[in-house]
Amino acid sequence: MKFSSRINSFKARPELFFDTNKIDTVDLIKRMSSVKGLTHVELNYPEHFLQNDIAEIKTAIEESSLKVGGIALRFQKDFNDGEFANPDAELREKAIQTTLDAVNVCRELGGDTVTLWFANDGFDYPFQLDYERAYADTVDAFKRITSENPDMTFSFEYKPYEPRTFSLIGDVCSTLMLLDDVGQKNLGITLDFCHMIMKKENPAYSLFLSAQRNRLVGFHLNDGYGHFDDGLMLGTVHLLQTLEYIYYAKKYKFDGLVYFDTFPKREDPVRECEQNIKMYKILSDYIDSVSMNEIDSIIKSQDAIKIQSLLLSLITKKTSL
Ligand SMILES: [Mn+2]
Repeated sequence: MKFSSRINSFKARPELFFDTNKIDTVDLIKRMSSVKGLTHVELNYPEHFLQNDIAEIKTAIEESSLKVGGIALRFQKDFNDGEFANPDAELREKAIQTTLDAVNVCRELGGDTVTLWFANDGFDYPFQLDYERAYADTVDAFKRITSENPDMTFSFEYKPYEPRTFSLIGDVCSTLMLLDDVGQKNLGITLDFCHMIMKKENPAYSLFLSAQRNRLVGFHLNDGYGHFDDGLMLGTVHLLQTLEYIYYAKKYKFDGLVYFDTFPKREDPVRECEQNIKMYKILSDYIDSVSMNEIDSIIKSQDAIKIQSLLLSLITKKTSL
């Protein structure tokens, strides 16, 4: 299994690890590499390259036990009105150029995936966005970056809202529609558990839809109550849905990066991350102990009582139903 986590989480509770308040990306990588079971790091571009240059970051990663999974774009404040769907052609071009720069950084660090989440491509008011223009510009931008970089995998992470009231592409089906319209094999989907819960999607069903179209690239796992992107620890709110999600990940033989997109603030982020890895492994092992076939027969029975027995057996640590 490949496990990664959010670098910025490791800024939490600095007094538990650091002697100084001046913490840069290299320091955060050092702290991350102390997490038992963590295998990969993903960096935000340009955010994590502002205090340290690529050479320093490369050295820090080589000296750690971690490998680079990929780079995630974080567009800066110029992009208030949108990234790939910005109405200003110059800013749209700047967003594309920033993405192309991120591709080069990703390649240099040995990563293979560039993940895009657009904070500002969306709208807050009726009549605020020309949907037709915004969608067409987004398709064109993706066609360009994917066709110019066939060796790189790109992944679109959808989120229904926040910070915009509506995202332009905010659910699993409009993401799959976008991917179809772009028409490139090297563009896939990153499923964020909390984002799916916010959209009232059932995460395992969104996983199925993405796998069905052969577009599954990455997982962002976490939990939340559904109003905001809470970034809570895996399985703490939606345990049975998390179990179902991991079952389908196994069924479709997902071998990408499992990235814990959680936001520890009061917790020790090292222990919090270890707990997420533990939760994933325990749920995954539990599925194996019951067996994929047995769970498949429960699904086929469509019997809610049998499904509840599955949950009961998990919480009572029995593996026979
Ligand atoms: Mn995420």
